[in-house]
Parts: sequence; structure tokens; C-alpha cells
Amino acid sequence: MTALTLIVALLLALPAAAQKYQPSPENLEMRRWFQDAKFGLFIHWGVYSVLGAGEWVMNNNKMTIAEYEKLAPRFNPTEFDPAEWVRIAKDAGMKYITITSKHHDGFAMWHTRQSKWNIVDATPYKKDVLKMLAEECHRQGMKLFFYHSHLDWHHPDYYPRGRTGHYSGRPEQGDFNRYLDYMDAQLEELLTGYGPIAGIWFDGWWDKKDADWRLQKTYSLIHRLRPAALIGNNHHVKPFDGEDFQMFEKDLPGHNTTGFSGEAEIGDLPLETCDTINRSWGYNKNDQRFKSPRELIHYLVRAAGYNANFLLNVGPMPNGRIQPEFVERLAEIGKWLRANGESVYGTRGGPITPRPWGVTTQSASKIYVHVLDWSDELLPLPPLERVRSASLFRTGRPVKMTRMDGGIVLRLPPPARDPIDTIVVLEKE
Ligand code: FHN
Repeated sequence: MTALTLIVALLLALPAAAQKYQPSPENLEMRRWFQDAKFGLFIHWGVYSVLGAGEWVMNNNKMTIAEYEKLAPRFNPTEFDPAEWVRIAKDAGMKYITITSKHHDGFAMWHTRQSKWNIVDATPYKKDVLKMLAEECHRQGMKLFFYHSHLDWHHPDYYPRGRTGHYSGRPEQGDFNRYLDYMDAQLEELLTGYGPIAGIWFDGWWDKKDADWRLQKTYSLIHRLRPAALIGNNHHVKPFDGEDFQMFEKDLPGHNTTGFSGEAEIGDLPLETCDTINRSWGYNKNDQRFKSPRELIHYLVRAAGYNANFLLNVGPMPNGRIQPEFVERLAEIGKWLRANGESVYGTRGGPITPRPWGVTTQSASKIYVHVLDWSDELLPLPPLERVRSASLFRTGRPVKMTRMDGGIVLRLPPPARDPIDTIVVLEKE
């Protein structure tokens, strides 16, 4: 290649490079806020809650659209109390709520003008629950994200079909670009009519991995309408240009117990992982396998040690209430956070990478060693430079710290230990 052709090639490449997404200052500020916030409430709620069999019931039970639409007249959540939901989240120590605006069944939980398949036009309840929740969140200083499904089992133009939604009875034709226009128009409504929305949490891209989803167009629309809003996409692969955080489902970053995260290389965006309290996202009346408060707190702390937020899910009942088993567990986590939150909120992943015994988090002046699963009196740590002292977070009592070749040993006699998390504070020099 001559020098001239090289220059021409570089010049031709310039516009593409210039198009690369540059987050606005308010977006970067929101990313910092997000990383400090650490803990959010995930809400999967829709007409599917009527059947109490999870949010995939339409697909799993091979229901046609005609059958599924019969759920809407039965969805009348008269006991929905947004102030109570926000209170539950706040008491749990959560700093944001991410709620399904539309799940894979295509049902809009707000009064969309793009289709009658929505909570105001299709149910006896006739109220825009997202508007009610958004107003309450803004009133109580709770940030609000919308979960929005790319995948749609109801819309006729979601065609060609992907891996799911084959029993809906839709004609085998459709205009995918028209579907994407519809989705963008719905997103525009959500971003302009519901106050300062903190972000959009996409899901369902994985249904058609090879389709042209026009992501850049959708992402620019969102960033233009709300520059601070964070975009995340649960596509289970490495983040795409235009995204502001990276999420993992039922796995800590770098793990892949679910099989979802195999292709998800960890990038340098803020991180989040989500999980359920029982095994279901949407309300499932038969699922009684609840995680204990201890397990949930451990997950939150481990996520923080991995430098990630934890988005913990509830699937409200069709009457609009959150089931007591969830509320009790959230209250327990909140109690723990009120006593120990300093070691979680506002921190970043600590200097010791996560270990089977626990994790470390850190602030500007302190390292918090979270000992979650360790019963021996001596805990060996790798070498840590510039650590002045060690003490128990709970009592402030000194912890014996011995430096030796190859690392540091902390002495944790049984009375010093906490059944949930023994937190040792290392003061940085
Ligand atoms: O299919 C969905 C599922 O219903 C749920 O919304 C979870 C939440 O992370 N995500 C999807 C699967 O990846």
C-alpha cells in the first residue's frame, strides 16, 4: 500500500470512528450514580400473573394470541399501591426499580397509543400502572428503569419469527422494520411521558441473533431523548456500541452456571447481575423454593465484590400485591443493609479478587473484607500494600493482622464472627 492509499483508507475510516458513541456528561454521572447504588428491585408484572405460572406461560403452554388475550379482561389489580411498592423497595435498601414495560407477550403496562394491547385499553383496571409508579418513584426519590422486550409474541410484524413464539397463530408474514418502528414509537412514549427515566433494560435480542435490530437507531433515539438514561441489553454477549452498562442473568460476572453468559466477555462498563427470590420471574403460585435472606445478602455482597450491582426480582400477584414471602425477605435484607451498608453502597470491587470464602469491596480510604464462608480462626490473604490497621466493622475492635512472606493473616476467633458476614475493615495508609 502506498502512503497515499493509506491516507485515503484512513480518511474513509474516519466517519465510522467518529460515529462511535460518546456518552454525555449526564450519562457518565448517571453511570457513577448507578455503580454507587448497588441494589435495585426488578419487577416482572403483566397479564400473565393471572395464571400464576410465570411470564413464559403463553409460549410454554402453546397458547394462541386469541387464547392469551382472554387474560386481559381478568387482570384487575385493584390492590396495586405504588407507594407501598416504593416503600418496600426503600426499606430493602434498594435505590432503583426496574419494571417490565413490555415483556415477550407484547402487553404494554402503560397507555400506549401504538396498540390496544395495553393495560388501559384491554383490562377492567383501565389505569396506567407505569404512570402511577413513575409518579411515586419521582416523589420518593427512587430511580426508575423500564425493562423492554425486543422479542414480541403478539405483534404481527415480528417476522420472521425467532427461536420462540411459534404457537401464537399469527400469519406467516410481516414487516420487521414496521415492528421496529412500532417499538421505537413505544420507547419514545416511555421516555417522554414518564419523567426522568433512569434507563432502559432490553431483553429478547437473543431470540433472533442474526436479525438487523437497528440497535444503533434505537439507542440514539433513547440517548437523544434522555441523555442521562442508561441503556443495558440482556443479549448475553459482549456489550454493543451505545450501551451504558452490562448485565448478567443469574450469574456473577465471569461465571456461567446458567449457560446464558458463555459469550459474555466482561467489558469496562458498569455491571449488574439479576436474580429471583424463588425460581420464577413472573408470579408463580406453585414456586415455593425461596432463597433465604442469608443467601440473598451473600449474593448482594458477592456482586459488590465483583464490582456489580444486584437487581433482585419480585413477580407481583394479579391483585397488585407483592407476596409476603418476598416482602419478608426484602425487609431482612434492608435490616442488614441499615447496619452494614457502608461496606456496600458507594464502594467498588476490592483489591483481592473474589474467593470461595468471600469478597472485598473498597472505598477511598478503606478495604472491607467480607468473610462469608470460612470457619477457621486464621484467614490468609494475599499481600496488600499500604494497609495501616484491621478492625471488625461491627464493633470497631482491632483484628490481629500478621504480615508474613507471601501475604497477611487475619485472626478471627469465634466471638468475632458474624453468621452472615464477618466484615473486617482494613484502613488504607
Ligand atoms: O426470557 C427472559 C425472562 O423471562 C426474564 O425476563 C429474564 C430476566 O433476566 N430474562 C429473559 C431470559 O434471558
